[in-house]
Amino acid sequence: MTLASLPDVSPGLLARIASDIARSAGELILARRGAGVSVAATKSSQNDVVTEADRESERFIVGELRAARPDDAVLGEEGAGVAGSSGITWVVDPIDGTVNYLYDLPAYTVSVAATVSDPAACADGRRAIAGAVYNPRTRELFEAWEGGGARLDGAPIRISGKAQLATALVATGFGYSSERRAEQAAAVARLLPLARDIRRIGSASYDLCLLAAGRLDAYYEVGLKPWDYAAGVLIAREAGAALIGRDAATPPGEPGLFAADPALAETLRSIVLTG
Ligand code: LIP
Repeated sequence: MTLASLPDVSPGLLARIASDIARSAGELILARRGAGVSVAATKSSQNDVVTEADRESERFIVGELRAARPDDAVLGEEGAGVAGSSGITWVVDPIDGTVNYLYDLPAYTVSVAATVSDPAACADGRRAIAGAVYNPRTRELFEAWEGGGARLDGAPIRISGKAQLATALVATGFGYSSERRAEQAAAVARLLPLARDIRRIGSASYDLCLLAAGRLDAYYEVGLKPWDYAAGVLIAREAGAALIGRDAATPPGEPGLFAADPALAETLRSIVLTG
């Protein structure tokens, strides 16, 4: 779907809505953090935890989006599934990096993206046209809209442009199943001797934003869900990153997402996926 087919949609306005809601939800989860947090339930495995704050944040975000954009659809990690008629679907992660949130490590975010249907953009068939990622602990607000560039706290950001793996700082993440983790550990074992170093920060949306700001040189992960990457992919793309999937025919997403300077993204993929 092209923006031309949505004449009354202003990506800049959608980005403002995403930023305001991400910041407010971020302050809410920070306040809950202060009051103490515990595991409310587990999902795909005992390590895939959810807290009451995840659920409250999602309820808050959905309420704000319904008020601001009543004809839009909403998809959320904690189960929100609101239908819409406008052609816009908001993809929401109420706390991205929930394990970090549980342990009070300062690398969790609220991620909010306005997307349209586009089978070529990402593996879930959507393309973000506006998005915001807010880290309430560091109070960093990352934002972008399609064709508008990427910003951190209002200032333009660009990727590092590092093309050589040997001096690249690479971030990645691990899934919740032990089978997938075994594969991911083998990929890290191949990569570590070849890179400057590896970081496991624990929040895909924050990883993609740090890449966009040139504070990481590359990021990749296999197994991500749309809410983990929707806004971060747009912010990284608008900052100059190449976002590629596991092969030329597969857009970035759950099957594999590699983000870096174009040359480095290809190198990374070839090392991670040979095994
Ligand atoms: C997390 C991702 C992270 C990944 C974790 C988890 P969550 O999302 O942001 O990159 O490695 O396994 O999926 O579950 O905290 O929203």
